[in-house]
Amino acid sequence: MELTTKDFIKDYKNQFQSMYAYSYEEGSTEQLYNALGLLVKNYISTPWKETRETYIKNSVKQVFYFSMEFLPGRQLKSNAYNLGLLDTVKEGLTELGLSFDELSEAEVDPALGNGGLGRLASCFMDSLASLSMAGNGNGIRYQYGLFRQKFVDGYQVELPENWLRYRNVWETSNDKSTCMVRFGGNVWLERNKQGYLEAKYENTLNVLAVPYDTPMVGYRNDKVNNLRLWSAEIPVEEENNYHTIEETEPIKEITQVLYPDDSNYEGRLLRLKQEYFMVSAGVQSIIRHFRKYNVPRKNIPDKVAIHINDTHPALVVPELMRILIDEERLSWEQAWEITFKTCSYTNHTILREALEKWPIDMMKELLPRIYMIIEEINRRFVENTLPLYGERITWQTAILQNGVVNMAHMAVIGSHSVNGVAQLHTDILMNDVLKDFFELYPERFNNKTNGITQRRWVHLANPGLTQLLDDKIGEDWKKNPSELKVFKGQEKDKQTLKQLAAIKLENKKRLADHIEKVKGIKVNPNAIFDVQIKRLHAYKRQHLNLLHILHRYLEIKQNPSVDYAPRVFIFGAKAAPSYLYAKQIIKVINSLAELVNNDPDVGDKLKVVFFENYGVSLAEKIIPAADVSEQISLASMEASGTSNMKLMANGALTLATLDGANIEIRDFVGGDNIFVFGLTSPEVYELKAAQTYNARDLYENNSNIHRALNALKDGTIPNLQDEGHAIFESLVHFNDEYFVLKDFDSYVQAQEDIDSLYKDQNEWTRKSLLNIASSAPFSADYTIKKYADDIWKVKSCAVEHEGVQPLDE
Ligand code: GPU
Repeated sequence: MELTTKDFIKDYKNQFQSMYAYSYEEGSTEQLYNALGLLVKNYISTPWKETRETYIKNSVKQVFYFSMEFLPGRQLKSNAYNLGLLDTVKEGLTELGLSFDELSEAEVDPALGNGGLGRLASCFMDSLASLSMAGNGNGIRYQYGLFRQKFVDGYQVELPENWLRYRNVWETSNDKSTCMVRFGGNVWLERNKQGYLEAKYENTLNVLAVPYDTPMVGYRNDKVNNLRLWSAEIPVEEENNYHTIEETEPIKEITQVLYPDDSNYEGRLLRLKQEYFMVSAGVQSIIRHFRKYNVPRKNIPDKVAIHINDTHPALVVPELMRILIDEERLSWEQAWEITFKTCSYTNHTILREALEKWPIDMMKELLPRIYMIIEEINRRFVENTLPLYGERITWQTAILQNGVVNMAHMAVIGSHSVNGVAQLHTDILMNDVLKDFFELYPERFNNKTNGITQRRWVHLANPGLTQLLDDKIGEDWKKNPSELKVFKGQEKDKQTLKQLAAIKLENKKRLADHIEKVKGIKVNPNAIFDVQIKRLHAYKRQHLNLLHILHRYLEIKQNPSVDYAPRVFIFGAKAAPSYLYAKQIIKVINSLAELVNNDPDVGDKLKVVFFENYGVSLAEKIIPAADVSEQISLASMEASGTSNMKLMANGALTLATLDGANIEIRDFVGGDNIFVFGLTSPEVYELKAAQTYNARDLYENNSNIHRALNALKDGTIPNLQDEGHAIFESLVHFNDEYFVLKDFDSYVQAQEDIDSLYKDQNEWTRKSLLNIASSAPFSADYTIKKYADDIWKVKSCAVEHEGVQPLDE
């Protein structure tokens, strides 16, 4: 949008004064930020309204992306940037004697997700809006986000994340669009006078779902979509039934906390309540919205696509059936046709412990009507499948099995499309995890490799690189990422390589300053910055990284002149509070860091930095400064990974197993420009099947492994209780579930190859350039275009607008 610096200054002064009744000169940083955020939101409000109206006026098909998690990150800078106002705002603030960067750091980063799954949802929101597609998010407004992580004596401690303590300027609560969600009670069917079977309820717990809407601003296209997050409240007409604070607890608690488990299923009643609450409110509001379109109900799938982000929202299937049958009075067959055509499902993991299976008794008691519908879906499924495919397949694929509701099965049966998030992952779904379904419904399966938004992860996080790209290849890549490949033409240009290296060094200096500020560790910006940032999980193998660092340390101690390039190992990772093993790994890495960082023999050959409270905002600081991207999961276990894509786009070289999207990264960048090590997925499958793996043999016969493992438990690492032992035991005694020892040698070799290459700065930077230039296929814009074409059948649509005018709040 168009805005002069002068107008911005005037608007900002007015905004501040109208909110606080004094002049901005007297404002605190938080107040100055709040005023700025609200002003930017005012600028957004016109295109937001117009976008919504255009969709309705033109009966545009809309996608509703249902996800229990979103990780939008800070929004001020990104919104101002996408609107095209960032420079004006910065200039205006400077004239007022204020610093944009300081104000923007005052924004809290909403941690409404655990990791990759939630961040993917937010990258998708950004791409949908930027591609002018009607795509809305639907989720939960948790009062407390993912815990804030602190280290005390090297141990992870979890603190509550009360992100709403200060006002959230981006959300608008929308009282007009509330819904009622019912839990428990008795439900029965009664034939009414018109002959319909009517669902009757008594003694239900009624919960009011209040929507909070947040604008999702498209990149310079006057397009603003909606992220709708629901909050549980007491229905106004029932307020008098609640006499004490305690009595209101069962309602308030529904949206109080985000479960802090990543890729892990815990069958807690409250979690099931959350899932149904979000699903029911979302589906009700879609059906209500759809009435505005004024088309026959059988055409719902032409106007609405509902996406199920992993199984957490899979109750969409029976809930949509319930509404169509009980409220819209359609027949089962009509309702099923609509539901199945409307829904699509993405699987995000093959980890057995992550697959949701709810006890039937719990489901029946909490959601009696929904359970009746699930039973009927299952009954019809079995009835149809049995004669065609026989007993084995039918029972293996049923929704109800051994006293549980298998949510993945419900999602597959109720959706017209099922996708994995990288080619290897999709292949594993088809050949292993969902093999029987692939036999039943081959046409439903498809791959959609994940992507990331370059806007947040390159344009905003790495302005130096962005400027260089603009100078070298023009600005087209910003709207059309495939233009990035043009940058390949410069791989031999000495000057470009020099500039690229200088930008990386600047970014590293900035991160080094931050490290010194928050960790008190001095690091050499000319060292290799080696980064592993992701949730702490055994399958992601942070402990392989740990063992290698320990190995290096022991080598240095034995031979202080060993030829290692200076290296800073950087970690960011939260462990689920109940995941003991993951917390033990954190503790050992922290203790090793203390040993290594303070040993004068080591100097700057080796430094270890474990950041606290890893999240979107910290990622934005780390990623532009990374030289090496650690993607070292056991092959077959990581569905896709997305930090691999962000790091690549910022010129880090990937050190990877052939897992998830790493394989596609290798294919695009070329095998010479990535460091690959370890077992492949077929080898992992083979080794598991053969049951011949013997980790103890490796411990006993491989001297490097022997020495490193002993150092875990012989007192070499200070301040450990039994954490070193625990890791030792898991690897040697419990036979190393994730083949860490098996991959150790080839990992160490790859790390040495990295050292050698880094000595040739020119060659390193050339490969870095090729990584940047090959990162376009991992733009979420492409991923979303494929979802839109193949699954959702939605198109880009231009917004009609009356001329954008700022509004006062
Ligand atoms: N993932 Br299931 C999560 O972050 N949380 C989950 O609960 C589940 C999966 C991740 C995958 O582990 C990661 O490989 C993938 O890149 C990401 O989802 C997005 O698809």
